[in-house]
Amino acid sequence: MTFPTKTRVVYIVASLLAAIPLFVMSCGGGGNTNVTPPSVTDVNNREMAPGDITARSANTLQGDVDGDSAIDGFDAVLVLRHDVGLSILTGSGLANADTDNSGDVDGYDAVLILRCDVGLIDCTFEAATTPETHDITYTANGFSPDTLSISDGDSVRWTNNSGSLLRIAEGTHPVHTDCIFCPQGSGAGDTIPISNGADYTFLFTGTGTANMHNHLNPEHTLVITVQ
Ligand SMILES: [Ca+2]
Ligand SMILES: [Ca+2]
Repeated sequence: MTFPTKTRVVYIVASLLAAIPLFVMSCGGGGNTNVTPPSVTDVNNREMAPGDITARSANTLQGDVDGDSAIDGFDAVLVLRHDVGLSILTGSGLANADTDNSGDVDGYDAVLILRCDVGLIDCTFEAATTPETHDITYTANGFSPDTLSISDGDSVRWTNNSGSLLRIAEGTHPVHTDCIFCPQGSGAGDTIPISNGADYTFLFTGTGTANMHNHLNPEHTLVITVQ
């Protein structure tokens, strides 16, 4: 663990003090909205405020807001300043600041960065993942692929190229009442019909293993694991 240098500590304290007036105003304690926040420089004497802070590099390390390849208190300060409007994060700096992948940048992201900096939590913040759509083709030979591993929030799109009707079912044939995800649409025990040449997409939420089959040909099985 690397402790902040004296310069960095001075900067952090100065920045936090500079943020106080906006916190006060946001709580209704001040009526003057024309307060100009003081300008400060970072540890490399770069002008920080007021104005935009564009990431200084294409760094994609989650939590490293200023792109210096380190996650420390200075990154937390940048997040706090962004949160109260003292300066604005953009580009990869903004993307890296959302350490909890909540979709916005706020004080909680700064808390995570500080906890990482002092060693309270692992500093490996996961980048936001984009939900995927996985394709499964059904033919006279069955599902392809017939085993699939996906993430919570992903979708599966079945395309029926078998030349006949497909009825997707999850759970024990023929009742299907023990389905976990129940992609049948109208409830446990049902099946979803897909005509030849048509497709059907279902969004999987939660985790578990879906044991599926074609209700009209239960020997054609499909296992989807959602993690
Ligand atoms: Ca940094
Ligand atoms: Ca966040």
